[in-house]
Amino acid sequence: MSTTNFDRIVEGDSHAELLAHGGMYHDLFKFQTNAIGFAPQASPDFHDQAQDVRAMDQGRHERDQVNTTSRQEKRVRIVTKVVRDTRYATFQMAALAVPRDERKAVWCGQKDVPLRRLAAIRAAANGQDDRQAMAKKKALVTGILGQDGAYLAKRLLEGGYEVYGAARRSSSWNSWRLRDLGVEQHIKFEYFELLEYENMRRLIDRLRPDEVYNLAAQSFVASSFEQPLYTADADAMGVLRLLEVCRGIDTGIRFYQASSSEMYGGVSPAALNENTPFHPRSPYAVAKTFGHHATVNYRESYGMHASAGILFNHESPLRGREFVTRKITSVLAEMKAGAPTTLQLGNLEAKRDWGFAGDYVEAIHLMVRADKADDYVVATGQICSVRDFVIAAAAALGFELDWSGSGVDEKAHDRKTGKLIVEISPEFFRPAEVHTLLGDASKARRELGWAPKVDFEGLVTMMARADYDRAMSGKQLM
Ligand code: NDP
Ligand code: GDR
Repeated sequence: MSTTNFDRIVEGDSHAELLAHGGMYHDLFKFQTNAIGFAPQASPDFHDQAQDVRAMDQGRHERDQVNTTSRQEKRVRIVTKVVRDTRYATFQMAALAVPRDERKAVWCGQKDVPLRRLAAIRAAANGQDDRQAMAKKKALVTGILGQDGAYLAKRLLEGGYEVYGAARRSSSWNSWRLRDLGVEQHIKFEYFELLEYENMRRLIDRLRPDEVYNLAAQSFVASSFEQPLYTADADAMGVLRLLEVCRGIDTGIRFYQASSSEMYGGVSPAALNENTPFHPRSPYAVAKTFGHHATVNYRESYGMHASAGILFNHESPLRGREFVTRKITSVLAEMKAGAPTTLQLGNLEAKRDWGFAGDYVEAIHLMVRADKADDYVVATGQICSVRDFVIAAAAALGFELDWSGSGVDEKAHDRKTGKLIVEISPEFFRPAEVHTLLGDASKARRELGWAPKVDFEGLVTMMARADYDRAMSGKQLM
């Protein structure tokens, strides 16, 4: 669709042409607004009127027993109104997309609105000023090599962002998730370490990002019992360092903190929301609770647009293999592909509200783009046990489990082959377990318009299939 066609509408045609093209104008208008995902403020009865024009074009008004003259008049009136609304809406869009001194020419139809500029309108519609809307937004994503980093990077790139990926230096570059999503080559990588204040300060001073997403963390709860000091330094002090750097450089930087449902501690079976008190039960959760409060504090003290997403467990084929869901699907897939192994697990009765990471990064982005910063629970509202997950994944891979024994002696064999599939290993129990976590995301639903798209069954099947395909391709599972 060329802008030249669309500009014909801006310029306006003779009534005769309007009569001939009423329907087309409406289609063009719809196309243009859909293409940029932005609904300009046409008059409320715009769509009804356009429908009327269509109906007339199709001769359906013949039955109205209106005489030809009044029908023609009505038609001209409606089409004129449609075009006036369209002109106004187009001008609104153009006004947001072009610099002030060029607007007159656009309004007079002497200048095209380049389509690439229209992408900036979405940002403008979210309340940014013209200068910001014109520029491509810069996002700095810490933890870019992790599961959420990959999905978020994809989403931001699709939204036209310049994405800076902050990753710590390692002897082996580990970007398989970004490769898997086909986005690695579009990311500008920067070395970043949560423990190094000066490293962060220099980086943010140089980049001057519009948005900072702090996803980096020592994220494995079990490891936090082994490395509590490191976990606190990275997951608690790391957040404070980053907030302090942003505050010092530009309090206008929008900040997102990856808070966690672990902060609740699983002491209540009720659905948890933003008002539920925290009761952290691991060094990881203690550190995350500090990071969460620090984020709220910087918002309240310095007026920063700092939001914290209290995300419940979210999984995907890109989840690390140490987490229980991916451990289950990857080991079962390897067994299905013939590997001589068994699935060793800890507490099968732990219950979680498991969602899909691809859905959850959408909530993260909505929080950062919202007019007002706040805290939001992100969850599905559906709870299942580790045992439920094992059964569902096994079924997806064609195993039928026969359970026997109890406690650490519990086992599951495949009914058809008699093969041992699951056994319990005390190694995977935790010093303090979080028994149950169910989220109530009604605030996110209400205020951000967010809702998960993938349910538990969809998630398990997606992960099991992805791991089976990987195992059958002979590649080593990451
Ligand atoms: P991952 O473990 O997949 O990713 C975390 C990333 O942080 C990794 O890329 C890791 O780098 C990086 N990182 C760790 N330590 C440091 C450090 N000292 N300096 C710089 N980078 C570091 O986690 P997820 O993607 O699953 O989660 C993203 C965030 O969301 C985390 O903060 C997590 O705690 C939080 N969260 C996650 C939930 C979930 O269910 N996934 C739920 C609630 C919160 P490297 O690749 O080198 O190890
Ligand atoms: P969690 O995720 O601790 O909830 O933290 P994980 O998948 O590690 O554990 C979930 C539950 O499963 C039980 N479990 C096992 N866990 C693992 N890893 N391995 C096992 O063999 C096993 N057997 C049973 C655990 O005891 C636990 O109850 C995740 C992380 O992504 C955090 O970063 C995030 O903040 C929270 O989710 C919300």
